Amino acid sequence: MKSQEFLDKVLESYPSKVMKNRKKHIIIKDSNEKQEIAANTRAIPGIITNRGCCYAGCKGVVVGPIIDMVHIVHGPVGCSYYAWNTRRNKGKIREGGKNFLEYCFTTDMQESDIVFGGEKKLAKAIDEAVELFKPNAISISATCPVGLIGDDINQIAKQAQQKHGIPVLAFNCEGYKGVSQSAGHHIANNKLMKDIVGTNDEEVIGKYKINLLGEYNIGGDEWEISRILNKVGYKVVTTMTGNSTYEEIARAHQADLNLVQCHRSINYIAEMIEIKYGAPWMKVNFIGVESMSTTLRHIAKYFGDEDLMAKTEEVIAEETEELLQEMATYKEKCEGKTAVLFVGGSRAHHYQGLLKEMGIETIVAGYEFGHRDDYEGRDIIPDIKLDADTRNIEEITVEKDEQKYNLRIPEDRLEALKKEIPLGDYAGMIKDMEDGTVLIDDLNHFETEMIIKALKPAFFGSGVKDKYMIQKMGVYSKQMHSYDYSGPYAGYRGAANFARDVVAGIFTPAWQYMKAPWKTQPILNGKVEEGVEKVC
Ligand code: CFN
Repeated sequence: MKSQEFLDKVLESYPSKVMKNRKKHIIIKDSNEKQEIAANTRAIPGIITNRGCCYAGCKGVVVGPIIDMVHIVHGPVGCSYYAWNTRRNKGKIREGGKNFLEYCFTTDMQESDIVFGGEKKLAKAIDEAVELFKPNAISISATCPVGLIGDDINQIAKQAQQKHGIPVLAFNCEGYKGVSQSAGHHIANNKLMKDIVGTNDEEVIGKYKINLLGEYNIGGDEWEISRILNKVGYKVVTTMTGNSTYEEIARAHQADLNLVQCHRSINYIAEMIEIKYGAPWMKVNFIGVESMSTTLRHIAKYFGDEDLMAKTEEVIAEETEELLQEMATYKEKCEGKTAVLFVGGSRAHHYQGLLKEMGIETIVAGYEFGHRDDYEGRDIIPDIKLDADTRNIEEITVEKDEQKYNLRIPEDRLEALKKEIPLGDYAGMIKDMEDGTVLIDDLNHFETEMIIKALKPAFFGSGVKDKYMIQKMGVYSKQMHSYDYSGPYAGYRGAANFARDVVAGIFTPAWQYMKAPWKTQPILNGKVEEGVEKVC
């Protein structure tokens, strides 16, 4: 079915008001036009959206992966429990260090706390956490009721910090703020930047110092990426925030360059570090063989050292020699197949290249909570301080004035580099998709069903809530948030892992049992004896 036909059918099914709204969130790629798509707006009540909340974006996504902090959720137990260990942001303890990733800390607010206030309970929870775990720092994340009853978590944090002598950071990330988890990313970014980054000047030793921003070590991705970067000769100052520690993040300002993997969740920090400390940022993609190699070449070009460039080529050759043969075998099996990719933010974009390397074309893609710049590119980003998500939030004050905006490399070299590599630049998903393919923002369950029935993709890179309904319709679906407990999928070894898993998923004999056997053949053998009453 042609894209337009299928979309007309979807839109026709809606009441007119809903149709008018959803129409703005859907486009068919046409490279002859400059296309716009509505995004980062409120989901229609009643539509089954895949989105999460502000708390999920702040605690679950950005703050939670810091390994040596105790992350206390101030709220009812469910908010904490259902976010416990589900994202698979892995972490390894440093020598003599601490790692609390496997714990789940909450104040477990009860009805009486909602009525009489939960501040005392929170203060007590912090005391207990310090006594039992001696963490290097503590985070407090507010859930919806905390904002509604007005507990002053900032004051409690301040008092606890004085009492215990460790940083205690309060995040006002009540779930209802903004329209999705995206607001939580921004809130988390602001505080990490304001309270942690730049607070440790103990020198990081290394010639080429980089930060990995927007990499959360899901399924071990960061370990594979760092393995390769270390092999080339880079010093990773910190990852933000996968497998990171408080002190590593505190030294982030010392890096020469920030690599931005997930643009959506951490672009604010990338911008703020550039403005405040003068280290530029570069958009990278560690997913897929070609993207990984291109990224390595871009980083080497930024530093401009001949030896580094030679070493980069050496590592690429070494890593890809056998891998390309392996990928070719997967491609042989998958060539001509189609995919739908619908993930929260950048993954719906990042994985398209890897799928292409397997011979699979992405025919429909979209984000749960991406902003327009994630689709259309960076030139539409407004000043960071004007972001609608953070209207009520204390904003970091960094000005783009002469004194503070002190780039570490000469302006003319920077301008020359910008022409060759994506420094401070982000192309957006529309540009990378083929004409005639479809982009759908904030896809819902009804549209998912329609896509499957009309387009019958071989692979659906899905979200948390839709994975099994897709699979029940007979289409292989991989949950792209947790990788279905597999991974790593980033870097070179990750590409092979992903391809192997996808091929196994598409070709598993289980699909032949999708139709109940009694619908195609009799399951009872034998005859009904004469005189015996038929009961069914
Ligand atoms: S790891 Fe990232 S890559 S951080 Fe973000 S936008 Fe989520 S948790 Mo789920 S998988 Fe997803 Fe992205 Fe960035 Fe993950 S596509 S929805 S908030 N995301």
